[in-house]
Amino acid sequence: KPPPTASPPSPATVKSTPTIKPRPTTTTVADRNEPIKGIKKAMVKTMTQANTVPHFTYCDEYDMSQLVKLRKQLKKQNKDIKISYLPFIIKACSQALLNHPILNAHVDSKCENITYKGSHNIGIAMDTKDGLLVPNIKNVQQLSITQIANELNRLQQLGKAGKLSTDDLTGGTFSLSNIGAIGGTYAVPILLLPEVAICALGKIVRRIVPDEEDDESSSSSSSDDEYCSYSVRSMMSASWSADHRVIDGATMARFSNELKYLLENPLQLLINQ
Ligand code: CAO
Repeated sequence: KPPPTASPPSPATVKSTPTIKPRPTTTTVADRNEPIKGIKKAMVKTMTQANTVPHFTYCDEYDMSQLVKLRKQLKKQNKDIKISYLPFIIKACSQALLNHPILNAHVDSKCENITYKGSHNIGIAMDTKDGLLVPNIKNVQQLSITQIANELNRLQQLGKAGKLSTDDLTGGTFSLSNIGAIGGTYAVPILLLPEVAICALGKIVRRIVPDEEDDESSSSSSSDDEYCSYSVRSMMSASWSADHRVIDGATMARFSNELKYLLENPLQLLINQ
C-alpha cells in the first residue's frame, strides 16, 4: 500500500524549527510514482520556456531596520491589522517602476517588440496547497499600502483555499518571490514570461553591519590600527533576475538602488504614496 501523500504545510505555519519525522519502523519503503499533472504540469511548461531566455541575476542587500521598526509600531497601534513587509515592498517597487518603465514591460515570443505596460500588476509567488502560483495585485500604482495589504491577504486566503481565479492569475507585469517568508538568504528566480524582471526576497536577518559614517550612538570596537563603529541591522537580500535580451545590468542596478533608498527611508515611501 503506497504511503499517504503529505500535503505541504501552509507558509504561515512554517517556522524555523522543522518537525522531524521519527525514524520509520519498517526496513524498506516502496517507491511511489506520481504523474505530473495540473499546476505542476503547467509549471513544467512555463519554467522550461522561461529557461530558454538568457537571464542575468543581480543581488544586493537592503537595510530594513527602519521598516521593521515602523511595522512594529503600526501593529502595536492597530492590533487587528495584518500587514507583513510585502505591502511596503510592493508599493516601493511600484514607485521605483515609475522611473524605470522598461522593467514593467512584456516582450513578445520572438523578441521583436517591447510593450511598456501601463498598469503595475505585481505578481507574488505563492506557496499554495496546489503548488507554486503567482497571482498579481492589479494597478498597484493607484493603491495605498493598506489597500495592497488587503489585496495580498485576499489572494493569500484564496491561494490557501485553492480558489484563485484566472483573473487573479493572469495579466501580471512584474513579479516578486518572497522566499524569505519560509527561509533562505539568496535564490535565483526564473522569469515569468512575458515579464522581464523578477526578484527573490531573502529572510530579514539581524546582522552586525559596520556603519558607513562614525556614529557616536553605535557600539564600537578597535584593533591596533583600525577603528570601526557598527550597529545591529535588519538586513534583507534581493536577488533580481532579468531578461538580458532587453535589460542590462546597469538598468537593474539603478532600479535596485532606488528601491533600496525607498525601503531604507520608509517615510519617503509613505509621503509619496
Ligand atoms: N523575512 C522575515 N520575515 C518575513 C519575511 C521575510 N522575508 N516575509 C514574511 N515574513 C514574516 C511576516 O512579516 C509574518 O510575520 P508576522 O506574523 O509577525 O506578521 C510571517 O513572516 C508570515 O508572513 P506571510 O507568509 O503570512 O506573509 P507575506 O505577506 O510576507 O508572504 C506569501 C505571503 C504568500 C508570499 C508567502 O506566504 C509565500 O508563499 N512565500 C513563498 C514564496 C515562494 O514559494 N517562492 C518561491 C517561488 S520559486 O519556487
